[in-house]
Amino acid sequence: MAFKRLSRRQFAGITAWSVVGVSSLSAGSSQAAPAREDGSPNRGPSSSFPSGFLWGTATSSYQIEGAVNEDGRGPSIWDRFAHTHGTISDQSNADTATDHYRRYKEDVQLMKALGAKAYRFSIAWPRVFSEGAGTPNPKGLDFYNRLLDELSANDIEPFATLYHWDLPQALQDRSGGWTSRDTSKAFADYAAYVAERLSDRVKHFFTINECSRLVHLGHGIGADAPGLKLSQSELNQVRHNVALGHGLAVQAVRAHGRAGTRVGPAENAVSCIPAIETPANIRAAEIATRELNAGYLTVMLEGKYTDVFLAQAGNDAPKYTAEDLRIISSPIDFVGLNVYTPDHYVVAADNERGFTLAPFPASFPHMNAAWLRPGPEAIYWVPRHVAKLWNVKSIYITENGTSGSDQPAADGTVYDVDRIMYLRNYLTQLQRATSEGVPVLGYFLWSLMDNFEWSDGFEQRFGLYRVDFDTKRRTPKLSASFYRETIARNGVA
Ligand code: PNW
Repeated sequence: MAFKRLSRRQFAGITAWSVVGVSSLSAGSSQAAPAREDGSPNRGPSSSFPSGFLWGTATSSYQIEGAVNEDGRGPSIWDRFAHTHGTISDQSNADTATDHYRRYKEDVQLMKALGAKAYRFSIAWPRVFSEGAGTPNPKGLDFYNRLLDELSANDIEPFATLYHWDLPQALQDRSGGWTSRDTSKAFADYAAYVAERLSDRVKHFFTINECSRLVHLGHGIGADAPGLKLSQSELNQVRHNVALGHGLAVQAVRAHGRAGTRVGPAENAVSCIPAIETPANIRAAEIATRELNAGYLTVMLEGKYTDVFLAQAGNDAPKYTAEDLRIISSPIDFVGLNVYTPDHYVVAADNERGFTLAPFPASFPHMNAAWLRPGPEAIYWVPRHVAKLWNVKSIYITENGTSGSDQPAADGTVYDVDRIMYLRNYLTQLQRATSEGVPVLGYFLWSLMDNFEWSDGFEQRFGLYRVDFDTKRRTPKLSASFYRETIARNGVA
């Protein structure tokens, strides 16, 4: 097929893949080891990840699939939002996106060419229930059956996200979407249906991608679908309903999935980094992590809102029952963490909270996206805090990556050395975490290919593969070579 021609030529042109096996150097020597026979530097035992560490890539349905009117799919809040004037910076929408709906076989080959053994994708709720609830649409689910069979034929393990923001528009219209607990319940019914039918092949489900972003950007500042700007009390209720939806979905997957099906959230926890790694600052960063994630990971893992959270919310606190909290904190099998950037550098302080959040100096650098400040240590501290605070035993990095300007050079190649710099530093910090026993089991790079970056339209490219959005042609960037090398040696290349 076309990709095979392309991959050999392109990959070989980009870099000579040095065939380096998984390094299994014997531990115990503290001396620097000599360079290896193939000339690559030998970083010694500390540069590799635990054996069995899972390497993958991640995408989401609305960002890549296109085919929004195909096979009975109903409209989602993102279709409506993107088609509303002034919402998307380049006035685009994801009606065709990367055309993954038709090109999924080619895309599985892109993963295979990287040597990736896992793939995190999301299921479009409006494909499965065009009206959000009621009569299912088997043709919609069939797409995921085809995708799963293709992944399985290529020895790639599927990790499915049940909700990556494409709420059926019918639920928004009928009951106000996440402002109503009817949506939390509809989400559980959809989760049950999917788990029943796909858990023969999907062993890992993520409930909701990034509760915090869908709450704040979607319902607080209106920058994401459904574009609402709610009051503080309404926003707190949305946050609670979303957490409740997570808990109900955990229970639904347990009740309807095959034995051994695993389930957990995929959250972009507010990341709190000790500004200087002293014991006092580390402790302060832990306290900040617990407080600043009170409505999300903290309530999911502790089954209660923190006192500080409730005191701050005052009369605007969400309305809930003790049963809600029990559901929200249903036991999970792992925590998925999307880690892009340090949200806060933390300094211990002798104040009521016990910490100060350092303001970011104007001179702090950022990647192509203005929000994406590189702080590789975030991917060390976030899983470490989560493991320590809540005794979590299994963690996946469900997203990490960066956008770049990604202009092809004269020879046609995208030499995205900024992305490689970013990834190398983050993966070095992730390896620091695993080498210290932080239980991170796998890593999903965002993203397999350029895609529709929400309100940034097609202006922010996050892919290892460049997508020409006119022809939909996929071309590996230099970072695809970097990632393939890293996977092959199970260590940072
Ligand atoms: C994630 N931040 O969003 C989403 O899960 C993806 O769908 C998205 O494409 C990707 O990251 C890249 O943006 C985030 O401001 C967006 O910290 C913004 C932030 C974090 C995550």
